Amino acid sequence: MKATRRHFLQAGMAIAATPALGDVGQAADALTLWYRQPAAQWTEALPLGNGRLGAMVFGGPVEDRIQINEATLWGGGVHDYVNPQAHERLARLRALIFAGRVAEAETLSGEMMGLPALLMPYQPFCDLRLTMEGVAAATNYRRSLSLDEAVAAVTFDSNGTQFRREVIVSHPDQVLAVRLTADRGGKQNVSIGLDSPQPNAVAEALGSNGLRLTGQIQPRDNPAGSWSGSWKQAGLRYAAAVQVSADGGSVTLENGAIKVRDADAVVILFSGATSFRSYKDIGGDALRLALASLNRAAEKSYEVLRARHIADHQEIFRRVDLNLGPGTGASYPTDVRIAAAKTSDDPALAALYFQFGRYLLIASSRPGGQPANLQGIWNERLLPPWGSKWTTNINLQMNYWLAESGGLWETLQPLWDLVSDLRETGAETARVHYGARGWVLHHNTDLWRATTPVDGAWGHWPMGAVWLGNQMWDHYRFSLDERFLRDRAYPAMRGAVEFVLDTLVEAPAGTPFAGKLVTNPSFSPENSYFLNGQKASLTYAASMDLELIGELLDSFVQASRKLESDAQLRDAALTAKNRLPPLQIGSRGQLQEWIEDYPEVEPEHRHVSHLWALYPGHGISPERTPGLAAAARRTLELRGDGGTGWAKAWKIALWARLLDGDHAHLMLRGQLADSTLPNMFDTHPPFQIDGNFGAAAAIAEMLLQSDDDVVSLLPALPSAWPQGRVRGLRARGGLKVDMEWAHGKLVHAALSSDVARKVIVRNRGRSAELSLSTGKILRLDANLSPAA
Ligand code: FUC
Repeated sequence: MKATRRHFLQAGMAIAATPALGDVGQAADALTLWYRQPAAQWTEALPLGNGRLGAMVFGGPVEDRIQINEATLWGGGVHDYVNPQAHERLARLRALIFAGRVAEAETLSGEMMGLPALLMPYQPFCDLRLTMEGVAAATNYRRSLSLDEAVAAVTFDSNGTQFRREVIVSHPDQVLAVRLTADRGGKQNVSIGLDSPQPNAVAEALGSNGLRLTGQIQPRDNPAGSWSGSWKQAGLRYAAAVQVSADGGSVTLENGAIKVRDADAVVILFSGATSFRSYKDIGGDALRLALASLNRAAEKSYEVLRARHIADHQEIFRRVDLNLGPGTGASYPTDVRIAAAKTSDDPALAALYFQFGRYLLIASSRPGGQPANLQGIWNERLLPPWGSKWTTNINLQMNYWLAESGGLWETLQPLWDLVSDLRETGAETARVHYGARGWVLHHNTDLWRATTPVDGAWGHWPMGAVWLGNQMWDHYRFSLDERFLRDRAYPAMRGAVEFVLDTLVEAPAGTPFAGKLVTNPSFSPENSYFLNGQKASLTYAASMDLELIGELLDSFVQASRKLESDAQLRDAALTAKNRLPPLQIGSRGQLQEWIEDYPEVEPEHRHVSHLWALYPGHGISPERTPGLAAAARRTLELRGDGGTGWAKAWKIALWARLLDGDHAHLMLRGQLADSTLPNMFDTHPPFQIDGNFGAAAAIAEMLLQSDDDVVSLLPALPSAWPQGRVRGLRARGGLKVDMEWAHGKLVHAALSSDVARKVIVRNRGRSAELSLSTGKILRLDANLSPAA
């Protein structure tokens, strides 16, 4: 770390030394995004968040904008999307699909959509504006985001004074706080305002040193193609409150803005809330909630708020430490490094990207809140891309892959809470649309917990609950958390199994798998195929369905045995499992995307749904199913290395599971060079956060893979990362893993487990069966032998 930057970074050593590997500390610089200019656009601003409040800091020295979100501020209102006319059309829909009359089926599917057939968009909240008076041309400008402290800072010199501005969004104190300081007294002259892009928001004075902004979501007609529905009634109420205090000088209210004059230092506290209580109740008192957290926070000094915020963040963030070897290095601004990624490899940038993913998940998903949506919690637009909702045919699930290996289990809580809600609305949709037990989820949901098909024929994909059921089982496999299994995972899995058993149908005579159990309607997100020269989306038994259902039935059988419950349903699950058609290998040696070897409409389509079983599923692996793994590899080759940000992220993980670290790394370079914005947000394009989370999870997958009994160390280590170390990665079976490697080879590792157990450890063809006792660290040498 260069001494010149030391004063920006009060953290000192970011990472505590690990007992297993000696000092693997990284300088705090390696965990900082920094820039030499303010953000000119939103995708250059720096994100902060506490899972509920999100902030994007632009950092202009004279005029600063802090764009703010609240995770429960959405369009629309309490709403039930079920379509009572869907079920009576189901038999006909199935018959048309089996008969190959897919165009007619897709027209009919239009009559079976949710009401309405478009979901509601996530909304921007408000903007805190700072105007510095008497600040002329700024020099020595620097804007930064410390991932280790979750503090955004701006420093610059003006007229011989060095100014510093920092911003935090605190989880423990539920406020955003801005602190303005300078190296000389009496220099803070600043005007502070609050406004909102919401049409009827009203800003008013709050006491003698504050502002409040209140309003209610107004009815709106949204254009077709915005992937956002329209609504006719006013919706959620919202309220923001600001309080300003200054050391020295004066604070007054003038023309709707707060004026600070000649102060030594300033603290601005912001809090905000909506009237959201649950997807069924929006009768909360937003203003009372906003004022309550503002007043509680105002009792603490900024130093105390800051210290509590950093301690809270670091308790989670510091669980994992990653070093992938030297890169271009932190001596260059982050945007320069991202631009340079097109031409040169920067392993330290990959490590920063991994930690940025972890940072973003902590900032956008905390217990009691909403799960991270397509943009986490950051959105400045009334009509954000795809409504900034939760897309559940890959994107929402991808958001949480990193939570497992990255040791961020509390961030999963909002996802499990969402599932609890969706089990309620999804049971209604299962009953009304399919005449089925259990619960169903189609390809999107919103704050109102839609579970019906929406958007178009491709929305007729009833597999969302099945995927989430698998993801919950996987969390159990990582955590071995018996209570989670019993209370949360198992009921969700059971409901998904019931839905599956009630909706699988026998493939009729004349189809290739007549007599087998298949899904219908079915869709392979989000590719289409040619059937007799016609473009078609809907189908029966898409490969992804068979993979999702096969694994869910298997894990349900295991879970129900373990919990000694539902013996009958278990038998039915076993019987159904054995009647599913097998996965097929197609004429090009590829894993078939559909039950028949149809030509794809887009051979290089961004989705790789049929590779689900390779990752994040477990049904395909080079070791256990070499034939299918080879076919999956061929599929990846045929699909190519392009795609949206999230598509690349998924493919990195898939190449890692194929144990091809160099190909995974090649694609990671593509992610950094072509799908990463200056503020390190993933771009679809446009900005979509799933790629951040997915690619970070994929980096972990390159370094560590696991199933219930086997853990593979450095299974897909690319030659570009010959040396490195990692501390605190999580593996299935309650394992925590530290590793250090050099010259491309493991030097040593340390494993610990939350429960006493046996584990098979693998590395480069070596394999060792080892016993772990609770709370003890097992150190291994390069040969996987216990080390002294
Ligand atoms: C799915 C993807 C798109 C995008 C959207 C939010 O429809 O196919 O690429 O990610 O979700």
